[in-house]
Amino acid sequence: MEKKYYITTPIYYPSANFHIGHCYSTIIADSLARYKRLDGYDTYFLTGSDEHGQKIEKKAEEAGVAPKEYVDKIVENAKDLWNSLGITYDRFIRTTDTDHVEIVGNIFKKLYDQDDIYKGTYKGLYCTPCESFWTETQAKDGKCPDCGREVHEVSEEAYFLKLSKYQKRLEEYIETHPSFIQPESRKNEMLNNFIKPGLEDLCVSRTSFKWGIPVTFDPEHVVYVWLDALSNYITALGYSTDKDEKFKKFWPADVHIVGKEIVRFHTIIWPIILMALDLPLPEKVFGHGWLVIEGNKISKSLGNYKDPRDYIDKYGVDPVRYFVLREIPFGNDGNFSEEALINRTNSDLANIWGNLVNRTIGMANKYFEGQIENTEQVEDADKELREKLCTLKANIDEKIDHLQVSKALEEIFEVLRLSNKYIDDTAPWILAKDETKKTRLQTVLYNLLEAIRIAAILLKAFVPTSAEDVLKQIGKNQGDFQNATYIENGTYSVTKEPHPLFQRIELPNE
Ligand code: ME8
Repeated sequence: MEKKYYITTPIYYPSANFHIGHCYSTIIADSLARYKRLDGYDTYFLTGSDEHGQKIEKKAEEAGVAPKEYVDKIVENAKDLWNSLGITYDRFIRTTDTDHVEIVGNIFKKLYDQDDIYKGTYKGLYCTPCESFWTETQAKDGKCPDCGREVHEVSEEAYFLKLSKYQKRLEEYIETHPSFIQPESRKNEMLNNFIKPGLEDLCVSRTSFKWGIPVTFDPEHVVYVWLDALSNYITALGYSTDKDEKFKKFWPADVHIVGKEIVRFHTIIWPIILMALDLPLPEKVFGHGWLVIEGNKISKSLGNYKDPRDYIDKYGVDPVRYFVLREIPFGNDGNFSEEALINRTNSDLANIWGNLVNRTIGMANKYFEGQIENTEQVEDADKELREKLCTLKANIDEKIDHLQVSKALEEIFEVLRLSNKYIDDTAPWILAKDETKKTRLQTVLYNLLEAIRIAAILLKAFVPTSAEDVLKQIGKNQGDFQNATYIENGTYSVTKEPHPLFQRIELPNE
């Protein structure tokens, strides 16, 4: 059977102020997509922008331009940022794309025709920045439970989606599919705090503003942004059109990567829409933690915001990618500061990885003019490293399937650290002094090059530019995943002109 992998990021609200925290969902999804692609999966990686809603309409009005003009400009900014981060998406969907608009219109009509959507009157509270409806009990003291800002009362004729009808089915589904919501703690939160207490039908249309997808049969109404936005995961694949090959091939998604604050939408509203459409549910929804600064989310208003491109220009793209991937452990928050970024780059990338590559290539040139082959003078000292190299790929596969990217990187760097220790233990400079130890010295250098090669192949998914650079320097351009294991009888011809992978960065106050 052909192996397929469909992964999505949230589609972002168009913002001129993307910060490094925003990049996390997309960098992690990119790394997972790259990993599966390199591993032979037919992969589809979707990202995009969530452009409708009252919030955008207001911002455009303030800027004195039409909403579409407003978002067009900002979307270019997002694409430029993803470009600088090396994001390899297959499609950047915009909710203003004509195919998306048309399909969402059809989805709404279908749900109405089959009586899963009905017309009523909405009276309640609304948080415009989050585009979220809340009940009196949820919005204590008139504040949005998500962002803490003021909610306001709205009362309007509206369409409703019958969440209540699907509540039991959803509950059962979540309970019988333990890996559907990751991490586990979020699953319990959804079940106990939201689903079990009872789901109220959801208001899925608005009449108080215009910037949205019109309800085809009642154009005074626009479709609620979350119904519009969530549908992107299937509209992007041509669901319900005569060009639905991608939909047939890739749906259901293997994983939706989302920040922890939007797990609720992805594990309650989205599955119910899919159930109503009689479609299979995604395999997994992964709610990741945030990058925070001293416990606070990064934001312009808190004054801790900087354009991620500033860090990329200053330190390079791979240190930025590595930092966010390594620093946010599975499902938890990670701390961001420029100092932490510098420390990570120095300790892991420059000291562990860069040094290993540099020392090894240097010795291969010094002792064997860059030509190394395995003489198979195996000694006890080689055992641990060789064993680790044989199992590393399977180990990382497992971490990736469980979305433990930080852990995967930790394990790869553990092998690199072990390789540095192997140099100290085997002391090649001492072997080099004794003519009778030359064959053993070859084996030692061969083992080191194997460690460097295998680690670099796997690291291509996370820090692609540096990993490819390493493979080039050791003369192994084909970094195929099938070769990510210890090979007994290979040969190496390393570069005569090595260059450092990463410069050690001085801390500003050093
Ligand atoms: O929620 N650390 O869009 P968005 C980590 N349009 N992740 C962060 C973060 C931080 N400091 N700040 C933001 C939306 N994010 C909707 C999605 S999907 C059908 C619709 C993440 O632009 C956040 O958790 O507000 C979310 O996953 C993503 O950035 C986009 O957020």
